[in-house]
Amino acid sequence: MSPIRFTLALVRPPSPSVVDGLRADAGPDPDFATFVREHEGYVQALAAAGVRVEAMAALDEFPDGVFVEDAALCIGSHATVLRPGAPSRAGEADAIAADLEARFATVARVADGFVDGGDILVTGSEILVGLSARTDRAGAEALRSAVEPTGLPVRIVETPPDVLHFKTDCAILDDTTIFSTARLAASGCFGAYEVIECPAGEEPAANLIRVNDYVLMRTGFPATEALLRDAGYDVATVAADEAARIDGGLSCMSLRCAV
Ligand code: CIR
Repeated sequence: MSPIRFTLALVRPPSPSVVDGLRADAGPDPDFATFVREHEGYVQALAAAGVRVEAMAALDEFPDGVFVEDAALCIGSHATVLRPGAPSRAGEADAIAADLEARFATVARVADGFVDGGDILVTGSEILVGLSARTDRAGAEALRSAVEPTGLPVRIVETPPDVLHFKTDCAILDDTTIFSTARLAASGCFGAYEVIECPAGEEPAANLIRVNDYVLMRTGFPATEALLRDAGYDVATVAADEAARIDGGLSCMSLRCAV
């Protein structure tokens, strides 16, 4: 199963309540109209990368609902409903279950603990789960059972302190190559993978996504863009400044699927 080839992306448009989204600092609210515009640009970039984009219903009762990646994990024809670790986001799991059941051959549920999709990196050979303030060991162990049908082993690792999610700091570039911040790579969790390090000072660019032949990354990080282009990747840039105000990046705004 390729971790970079997809046919479908599920998204959830932001609802007006997105201005109340969780954030680690006391920064300003995102601007709703700009968020909507940037989300549309994100959807266009996904479509240009060759996936069919399907929009699920916006959820006004969940300000962070636009970050669909945290509620589910999709691998091949198997989907898993996760257990988001922030209390205000727990209900996003039930909200996505029917959308998954309509599209996937099998849908499992994480039965214990907490695990956010932002803490899960699927590579060509395994599923890395980073323990974080949102993902605990019980959740990671429960995920191990839930993803058994995929045949991919789960390996539990650590997310650096004060980093929201494991994938805040890394992304898959191809089956065996990972893009990572220096602080995460220094933990040694990537073992035999080839690692391309995110340029210092551009850490927010680390949450990029590889979708088919393209690497989608946030606009405004010229050293990262040049590094990836020089390494031979086709890069498309996407504005996501409003999502970033509430600690979101590119990976969290879609569920990339191969069904
Ligand atoms: C949260 O704190 O849950 C949201 N404001 C941001 C979630 C970002 N999700 C992700 O990186 N996977």
